[in-house]
Amino acid sequence: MAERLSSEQLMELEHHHGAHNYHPLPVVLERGEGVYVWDVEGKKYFDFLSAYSAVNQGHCHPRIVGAMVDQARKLTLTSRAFYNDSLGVFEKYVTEFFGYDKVLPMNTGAEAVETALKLTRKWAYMVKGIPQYDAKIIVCEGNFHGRTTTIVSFSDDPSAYTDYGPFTPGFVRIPYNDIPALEEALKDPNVAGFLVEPIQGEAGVYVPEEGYLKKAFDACKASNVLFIADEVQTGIARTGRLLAVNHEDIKPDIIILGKALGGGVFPVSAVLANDEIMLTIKPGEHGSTFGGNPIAARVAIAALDVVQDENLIERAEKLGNIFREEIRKIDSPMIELVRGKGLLNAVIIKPTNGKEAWDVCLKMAENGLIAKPTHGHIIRFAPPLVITEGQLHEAIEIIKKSILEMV
Ligand code: IF1
Repeated sequence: MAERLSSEQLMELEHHHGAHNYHPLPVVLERGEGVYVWDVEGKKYFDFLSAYSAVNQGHCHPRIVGAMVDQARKLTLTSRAFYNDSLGVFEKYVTEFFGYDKVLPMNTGAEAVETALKLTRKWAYMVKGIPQYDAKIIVCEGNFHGRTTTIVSFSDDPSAYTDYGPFTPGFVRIPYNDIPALEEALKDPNVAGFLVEPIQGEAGVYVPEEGYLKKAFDACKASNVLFIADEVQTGIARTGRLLAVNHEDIKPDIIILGKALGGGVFPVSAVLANDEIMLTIKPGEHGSTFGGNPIAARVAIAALDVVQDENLIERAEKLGNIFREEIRKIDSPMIELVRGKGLLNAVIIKPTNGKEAWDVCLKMAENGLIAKPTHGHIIRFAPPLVITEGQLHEAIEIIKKSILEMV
């Protein structure tokens, strides 16, 4: 029997042999099931991060793991040099599920974002007629779309872009949730697209004002500019709708999916668009070794089946309202603001008596719930959408107890 290593030993292994590109909470996880995870000492936690909304269907969902294992025993990877018996089935299922002509399958969210950027530029030159290489794409301050050098080129977060230059040109950054700024930027005839998160996740679950997405969409359509929704984090039922854009009456030209499309077990991402945009990319002009592989195809079908069969959209909407209502009742000077939609929420922590968000997260971990601060003073709370109302109330008690123990 291999020697069992303790949390301390495992953290030391990572510190010694792994790059130091993260600063995790000192919790070493060994097992996950539904809303729960266990550390190597057997301590049980509510998972209130869900791998940043990649585990919407709950840890190790039997149907999704089953789909992965069954396919893995048959055929794992063909590359796109040949057809396989799963990709077309997935493509039909996902395009009908979301209502678009076509899908381009990739693996990570960043690859899907890059794919959307390349499609937008192709469309600019081949369809809109923007002079070659003058195409511009509008993005928002506070954005997070991944970590490739092109994506961080349009980030305004120094920790994301510092020392990664020279940067990819062709991006215009405007304030989020600001229609006049968008209208001003759209006056440039060389603008091809507007890339936006319907709710800014990493920025701290920044929910724009009601109607912002619709006004932005209409402004883009009036200027023949593509509206590109990055739903990698907000999509797949997380905010109480299938897509966060469904909170308003719009149909983006391009939808970017990732994370929970793979049901928390396999990297699956995808870009959805209609033919006028999608067919600008011809054979051999874009792709990826694992993009659209048979396991990803079968896993994604199971992941979306679970969203439907377990009513995760309605559950996220209902339980999210309960969550925000209950957390707002906590009588503590540390709670400055609670905001979010569905089960994507954040609490803005007011540092008090030298205690801040990180300390709250350490205390919650001690009490059996894991979450992590984003941008210092904001704690994101995003449990798997399979959480029951009873479990939610138990978790809220832990959050309340932890915060009240802080001061
Ligand atoms: C990490 C943040 C969240 C995303 C949106 C694209 C991507 C992401 C809206 C890229 C990824 C992840 C990355 C992950 C932590 C997490 C994250 F803290 F980094 F910013 F969720 F807010 N669009 N977000 O949120 O998808 O390539 O990662 O599959 O880098 O540690 P990816």
